[in-house]
Amino acid sequence: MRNSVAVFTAKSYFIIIAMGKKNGYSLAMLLLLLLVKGSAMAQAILNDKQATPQTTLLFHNMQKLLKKGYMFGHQDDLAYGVGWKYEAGRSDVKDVAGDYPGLYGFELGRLELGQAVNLDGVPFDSMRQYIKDIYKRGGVTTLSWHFNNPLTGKTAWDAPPSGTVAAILDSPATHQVYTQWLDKGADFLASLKGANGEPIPIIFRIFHELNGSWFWWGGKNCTPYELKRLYQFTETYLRDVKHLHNLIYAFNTDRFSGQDEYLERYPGNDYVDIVGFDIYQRKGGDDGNQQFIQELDRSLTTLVGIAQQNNKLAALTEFGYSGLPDSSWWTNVFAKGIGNHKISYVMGWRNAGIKDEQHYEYYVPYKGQLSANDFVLFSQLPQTLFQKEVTKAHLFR
Ligand code: BMA
Repeated sequence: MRNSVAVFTAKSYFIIIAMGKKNGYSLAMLLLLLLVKGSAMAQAILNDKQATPQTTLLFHNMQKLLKKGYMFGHQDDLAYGVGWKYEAGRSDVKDVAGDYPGLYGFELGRLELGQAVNLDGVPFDSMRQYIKDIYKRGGVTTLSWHFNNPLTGKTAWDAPPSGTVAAILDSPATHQVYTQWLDKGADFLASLKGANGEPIPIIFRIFHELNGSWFWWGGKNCTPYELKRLYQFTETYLRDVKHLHNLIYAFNTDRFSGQDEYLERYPGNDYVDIVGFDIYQRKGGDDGNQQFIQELDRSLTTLVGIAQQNNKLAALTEFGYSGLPDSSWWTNVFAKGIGNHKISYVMGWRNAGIKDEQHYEYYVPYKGQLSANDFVLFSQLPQTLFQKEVTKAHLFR
């Protein structure tokens, strides 16, 4: 891992020298202060040196935004919510909190097959339009990709013991299927353009939850070395062969036990811009809440430490508490777990809806939901950034 580069401004240098003179500090003490000051201000660095201006600006402005707080994000926010689908301008987050999220997630699964709608029924043409609208109002988009298994042709969750990742790397037939799929993804990514034809910056969350064993690219289904090679190949292909320079790469595990597990599959500093992880609360009641707060706090301490040591940004790339059965979960549990950790964003998973009492899937409240009033309070906390505040921050200029 590359060592952290201490960056400090001339202004802070003079302030520290002046402080030293005033307080009679020794030279050694001054040097120590400079070092501490320098590492606290370590600059996150975007890897793609040919990144488009808007992409580079977004990344740097996201770092500045850390002083204000974290963007609130929601998957498929504009496409559907609990009890509605494809109503122009609607959003469960806005229905409840009076403002859109600052960050929006969408999913590319089935794009690789050339289908017109993704695996959750969202038409890719609508997705493209949402992403353009979001960009126009100054919001940020992140994309995930539950792509099918290129060895078996089955879903992302089909993880045969025979080693899909090894086949992509070493078997010409599977490699070809995979690169053809990347070509389809690249066409879509290249079609995301702003009003002046400029590519819209995207936070690309490829191979998410890669320490779990539920996807063909994760956990026991390949070796850490294979996954690193696949990550490196994919990014190099999209950047150097497909010439995509609007992507910010988010390396994304599921919940993790500590730094060693987090970094086991890390493809290297040259391939990662944002470090993140996904986490869901599964246990209810006071015990469940306390455990979740502690786990969030512990994991974020590790994550932000890794980010700072390696000049990356940190984010909670996906979270949720299915059905939100606790009326004060947002301010009493979630906001407490996040605390003052310097992360760029948090993204709640999708509000797929309610089928019946036993079958539902939603992670942010809809109007009238038990935790809705508390979500309003959460949205009013100074550190939570929704669309209006994110727009004001002018992230693309
Ligand atoms: C899962 C669930 C599924 C969905 C999939 C891909 O976590 O939300 O319903 O199909 O993600 O978005």
